Amino acid sequence: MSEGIPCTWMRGGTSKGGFFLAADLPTDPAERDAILLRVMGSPDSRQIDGMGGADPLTSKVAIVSPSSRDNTDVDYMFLQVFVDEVRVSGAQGCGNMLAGVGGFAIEQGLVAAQQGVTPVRVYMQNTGNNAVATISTPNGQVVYSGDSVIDGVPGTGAPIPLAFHGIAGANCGALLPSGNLQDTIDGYALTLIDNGMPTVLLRAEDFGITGYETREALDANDELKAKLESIRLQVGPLMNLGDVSNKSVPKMCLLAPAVNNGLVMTRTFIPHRCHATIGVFCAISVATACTTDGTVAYPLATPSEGEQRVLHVEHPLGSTPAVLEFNSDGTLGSAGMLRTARKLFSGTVFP
Ligand code: NQM
Repeated sequence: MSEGIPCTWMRGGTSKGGFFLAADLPTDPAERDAILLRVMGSPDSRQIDGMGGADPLTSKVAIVSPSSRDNTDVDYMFLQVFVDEVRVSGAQGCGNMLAGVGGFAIEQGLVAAQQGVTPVRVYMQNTGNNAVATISTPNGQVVYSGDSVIDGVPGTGAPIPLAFHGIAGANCGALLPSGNLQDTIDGYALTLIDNGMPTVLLRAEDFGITGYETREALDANDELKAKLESIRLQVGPLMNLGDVSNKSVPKMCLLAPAVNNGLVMTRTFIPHRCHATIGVFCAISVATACTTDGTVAYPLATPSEGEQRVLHVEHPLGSTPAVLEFNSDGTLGSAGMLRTARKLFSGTVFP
C-alpha cells in the first residue's frame, strides 16, 4: 500500500506503539498484519525500516473502535508485532498500551470528554474483559502532563487509573489453570496463574541466579533461556493455551525476595526477552499469587493485609503498584493499577 494511514504514536505505561482506528485498517487479519509488519519494520532485529523500537515493548499496536456493546464505550484490540519474526499476535492483552487507549479514544471523538476526568469504558477484545481507564480532562480536553510517576519512565504524567473486573482466568479459563497451586516441570517447582496474563512463576534461585541481575545480563544467559523455554513449551497445554511455540504467552517470571520494601522482586521473560519492568496484567497475576498460600510465590512475598491492598511488585527499574480488592469472604475482587501515557506523534504512517 503506498497511501498513508492515519496513526498516533503513544507511550502507554512502560510500553510504546502505534494507535489506529479500526476503520483505517483492513478488516482482513492477514492484510492488516502485513501492513503492521511494514509499519514496524519487522522482521528485523533493528526495525530500521519502520517505526518499531527494536524491542518487544516498543513494537506494539492498539486498534480502537466504537464499542458494539452497551456497557462499554470503545473496543480495544492489542497486537504484538514481533521484532525479528514475521508474526503479529493477539494472543494476549496489554495493560500498558491500554493506558493510551482512553486518551486516544477521546481525541478521536469516540468518547465525549467530561469536565475534570472522563472514565472510558473499554472492552478488551483479546480476552473479552472490560476495563475502565480514567483520563484527566480538565476543561474537557485530554491532558497527558501531570504529577504522577511510574518507575521505568522518566519524568511525570497525568495519572491514569486502570480498573479491571473479572480478569481471573481471562486467557486460560481459570485463575489456576492446571488446578494446582504448584506443579513441577523439568524438576522445577512452579505456579501457573492467570489473573489477566498467563504467567509462570519460578524461584530465581532454583536456576542458579539471584533474581537481581540486569535485564541485559539475563538476556545474554542462553542456558537460562533454554531452560525457561523448555518449561514454557510444556506448560502451554497445562494452561489451556495449546502449542505456545509461536505465542507470546505464557510469560516466565523469576521471583526473589523484595529489596525495597515491596511485595516481591521479579524478572519476567515475555517470553524470550527480559521485560525492562513488568506488564500490568503480569504484575497483577504475580501479586495474586503472592497473596495465595501454597504457591511458589507465597513464601518469598511480604503481602499486606486488608480488603484493598496496594502491592508493590518490584522489577528491574523499580516497582509497580498492583491494587487487589478482596471480597469480604476473602475471594478475589477487582484489580487495578496506576499508569501514565503520553501522545508523541499524530499523523500519517506509510507502510
Ligand atoms: O502484562 C508486555 C507490557 C507487556 C504486557 C508483555 C502488559 C501486561 O508491558 O498487561 O502490559 O508482557 O508482553 O506492555
